[in-house]
Amino acid sequence: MPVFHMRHAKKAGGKLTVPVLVTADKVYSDSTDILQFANEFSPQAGLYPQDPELRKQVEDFEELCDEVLGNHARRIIYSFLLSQKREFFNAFPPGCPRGEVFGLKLLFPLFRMLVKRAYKINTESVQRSCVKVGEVFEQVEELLAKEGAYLFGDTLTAADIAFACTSVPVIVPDHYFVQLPDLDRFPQEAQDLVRPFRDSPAGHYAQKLFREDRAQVGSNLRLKG
Ligand SMILES: N[C@@H](CCC(=O)N[C@@H](CS)C(=O)NCC(=O)O)C(=O)O
Repeated sequence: MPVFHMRHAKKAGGKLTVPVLVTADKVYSDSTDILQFANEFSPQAGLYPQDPELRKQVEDFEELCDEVLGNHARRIIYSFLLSQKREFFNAFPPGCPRGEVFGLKLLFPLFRMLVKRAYKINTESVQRSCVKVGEVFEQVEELLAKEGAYLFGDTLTAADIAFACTSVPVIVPDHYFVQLPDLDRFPQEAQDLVRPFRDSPAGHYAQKLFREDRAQVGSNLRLKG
């Protein structure tokens, strides 16, 4: 659960964020490093193109998702989930440690205050985040208009994975590795924020990545408590 994740990340040898990947030789504490490791481990998967120019484009786009899309999308979802305690807790999988769920429920007012402060959440900042997310979505749509079934050509790359994962808060995909709360049960104001992203061509593309591509590689992935 949020907050408690810091202890787990640290204990695994990482920093304060997740994901953390622990291998026999090294600990990777940033998703970019994890993708680069996965590429070296399994180059045939083609996460990064061979062509240096194309590879740079994929790396830049992955960075954009990581640094811009992820943060703004999280601010948007937090802006309403923090005032919807029940929906907030429904957004986490049933396998989460019960002690952490209990602890966070108890500390929720403090957590809400800290997250609001950390993400600088207010009406203007949320509007700004919607614009930022919209700009990345537009970029995705321009890339999709080019040749190839994926963002950068005919194969799934790190750019597609980064886009799908960092857009989750504003897409609320139907086919995720855990059952996310039903968007219809969110307050109208929250639905109005999320639906334009979810229903856009870029949003449909992210949904498709989870529904079809993730299903192929992730069918035996399970979240460990
Ligand atoms: N640049 C980092 C960002 C990771 C990140 O922000 N992860 C979120 C969860 S998706 C997190 O741990 N947030 C809690 C925090 O920042 O303490 C990466 O790509 O791994």
